[in-house]
Amino acid sequence: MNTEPRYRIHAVAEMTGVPAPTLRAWERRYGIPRPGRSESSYRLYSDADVAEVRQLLVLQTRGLAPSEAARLLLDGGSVPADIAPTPPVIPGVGREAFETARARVLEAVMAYDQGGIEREVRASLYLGPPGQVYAEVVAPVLHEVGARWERGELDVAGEHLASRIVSATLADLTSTLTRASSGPAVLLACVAEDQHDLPLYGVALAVLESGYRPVILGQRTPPEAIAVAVSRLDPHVVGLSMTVDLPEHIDPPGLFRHYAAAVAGRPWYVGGNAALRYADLIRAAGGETIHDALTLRRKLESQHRKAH
Ligand code: B12
Repeated sequence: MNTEPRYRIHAVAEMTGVPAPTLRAWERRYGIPRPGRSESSYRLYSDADVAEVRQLLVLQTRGLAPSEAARLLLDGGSVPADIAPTPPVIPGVGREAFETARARVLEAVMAYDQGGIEREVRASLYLGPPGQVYAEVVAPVLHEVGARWERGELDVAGEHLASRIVSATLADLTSTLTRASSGPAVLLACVAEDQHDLPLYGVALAVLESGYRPVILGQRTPPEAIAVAVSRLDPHVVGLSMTVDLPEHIDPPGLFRHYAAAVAGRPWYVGGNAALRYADLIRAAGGETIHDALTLRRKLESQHRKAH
């Protein structure tokens, strides 16, 4: 991340939505952000400072006080798991707010407006717990992007631009929240040659809300990679995602047997739109198909309760 000081305070206020007096107050009280000074002694912020302000905001949506969030960022450490569960829903946020957020992200997508897509996705994240915002805003937008692409209303460039920026924004959010979680690990990955890793972020946000810590391996993860990650990270549960059917050169029963061996006795779930088509094979290999992130969250929460 670029640490060269280059933005004046009003530009940072515009980029992050945090008013300039609040930025100055956070600096004074909590030591974050840490701007440099221009020759004429104006505050100058780097990209890294802007990222820190955004992280501070995200941690606050998780229920941390600004002082706790700042300490976490300054220490680079983690906070106790009991701070991590579901943050309060911002009072007064209703259906219309989600609808407006969806419309604004889509408008930016249709205009190929990179900055606009990122800004609107980030803005939507303050409407409630990230898992809920993902289900109410991000997932429907991605489905609509796919539908418009199918109808010829959006070309491949627009679809790729949208998925790349949404993916980068969610990766940033998820890694910030993951740093604040010290719960047991849940390993998440896409099956075999599947490149659709966007659903993993929705699942990761739901995992975080249940007090667990997601570890995302990402696209195209073969059983051998899962086996290594399982032995190194000792996850509580493994979640696999399948959006498209397996290519012909892969033998489905053999593949699921290999995943079963890779998880070494841990519970494993396969979700995503293609998973149901392989439900029998997954079950025969000892796994379970799962429809949505909320169901996984409920299962994890009930295991958490049993463990305590
Ligand atoms: C974005 C996208 C891409 C991006 C992916 C970028 C990325 N980093 O993820 C790129 C451009 C790479 C891509 C590539 C392809 N894509 Co595509 N893609 C999409 C698109 C537009 C959105 C997918 C998405 O993110 N949906 C949003 C997520 C959030 O929703 P979801 O999948 O329902 O996931 C939720 C649940 O299923 C569940 N879930 C999912 N996994 C798991 C796992 C667990 C453990 C749990 C608990 C829950 C869970 O929770 C999620 C969150 O709520 C869809 C259109 C659509 N209608 O979905 C097409 C779509 C999925 N793609 C499709 C196709 C055909 C392809 C390609 C083959 C195209 C090509 N010819 O190259 C390639 C395949 C490459 C490969 N081998 O994987 C088809 C699939 C058709 C089919 N029936 O198989 C679709 C439906 C488009 C279409 N209508 O034709 N794609």
